[in-house]
Amino acid sequence: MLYQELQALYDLPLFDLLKRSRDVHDAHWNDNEIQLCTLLSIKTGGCSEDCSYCAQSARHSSGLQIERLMDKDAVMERAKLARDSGSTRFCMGAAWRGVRSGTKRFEQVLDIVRDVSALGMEVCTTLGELGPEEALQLKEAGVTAYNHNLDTSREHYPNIVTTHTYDDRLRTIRNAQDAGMSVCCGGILGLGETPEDRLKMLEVISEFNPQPESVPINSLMPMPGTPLEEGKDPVTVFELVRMIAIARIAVPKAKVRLSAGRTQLSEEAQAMCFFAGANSIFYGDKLLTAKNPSIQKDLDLIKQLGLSAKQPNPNLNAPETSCEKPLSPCCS
Ligand code: SAM
Ligand code: DTB
Ligand code: SF4
Repeated sequence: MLYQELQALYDLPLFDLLKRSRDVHDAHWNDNEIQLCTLLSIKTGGCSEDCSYCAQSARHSSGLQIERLMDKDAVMERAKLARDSGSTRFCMGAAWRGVRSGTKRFEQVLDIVRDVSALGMEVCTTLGELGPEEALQLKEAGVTAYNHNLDTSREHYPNIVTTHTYDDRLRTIRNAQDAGMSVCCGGILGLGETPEDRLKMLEVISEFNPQPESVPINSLMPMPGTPLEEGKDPVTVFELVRMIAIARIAVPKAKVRLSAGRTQLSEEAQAMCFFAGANSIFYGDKLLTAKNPSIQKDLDLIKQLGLSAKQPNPNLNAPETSCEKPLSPCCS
């Protein structure tokens, strides 16, 4: 979707925007379902990158306990618990710059993915940078979606991260798509960006070919010891709702995931986000390192709103690439 179109949506009175996003939502998602996704940090902290929001960067003093790659049995135990608590998607995150084919740790991850994918949940991984070969190997092992966020606009990105570039991010996304994985790509609100930056990020994301399968919208959780520990201007609920509504319209077939930061949101605010078009959440009391609402709280909220938890879909296929639209900059 073009920047001007996104800007026009952004400029609408909130209720007019909500009416538009709700119509788009109903046209594509006639089910009142919320997807429940469980996150697990399979390798925590000690990351070489300098993302200024992240507690896992070795360049900040967050005091986070570094943990080596978990062994397969421990991951399987957590994955089974996730499935038994109603999650239909299991997302494994690792604090790495990226992975390389042929290394012991990547072989270990592939081995974990093979077993987790037999449990009947969608399997998402977020391991940092991927080349074409690594992407193919993950796809073959059973990964259904690869999470790699753009986080903000191209212009604001260097203010947030200096150890890799926006183009590096786009290249990994291209590699994941070329390998046949669905892509999960979104961002963080509250990094000191302008509304223009947020819309520019959504412009890039909505122009992916194919569009991402899911779009996580995180609100900054200020982590002690990081450059953003004091937070920037906090994002208001209405700004968050606006971005969710615009994401729903710009990427109509994607799951729009109300992601990090829900502990700071009231139930009423979350309800508004669901009305605006969010239809997925991270579920379980921990994200990667930060807190998330409890399972019981989320189940109660879903029930109170007359929504229901999405049922398993182990046969998720990546959307077909059609090259009618202009390719994202990383395709050239
Ligand atoms: N290392 C991989 C990478 O950078 O893609 C995967 C893990 S990284 C923690 C995944 C995403 O979590 C980031 O892109 C960012 O959107 C989100 N995230 C990390 N720390 C956050 C924080 N303090 N508040 C909100 N979102 C955060
Ligand atoms: C995403 O967009 N948000 C998740 C997931 N993808 C990997 C991670 C949120 C991390 C929040 C901070 C933490 O737990 O350290
Ligand atoms: Fe490392 Fe990912 Fe955190 Fe950046 S966001 S420091 S790449 S774990």
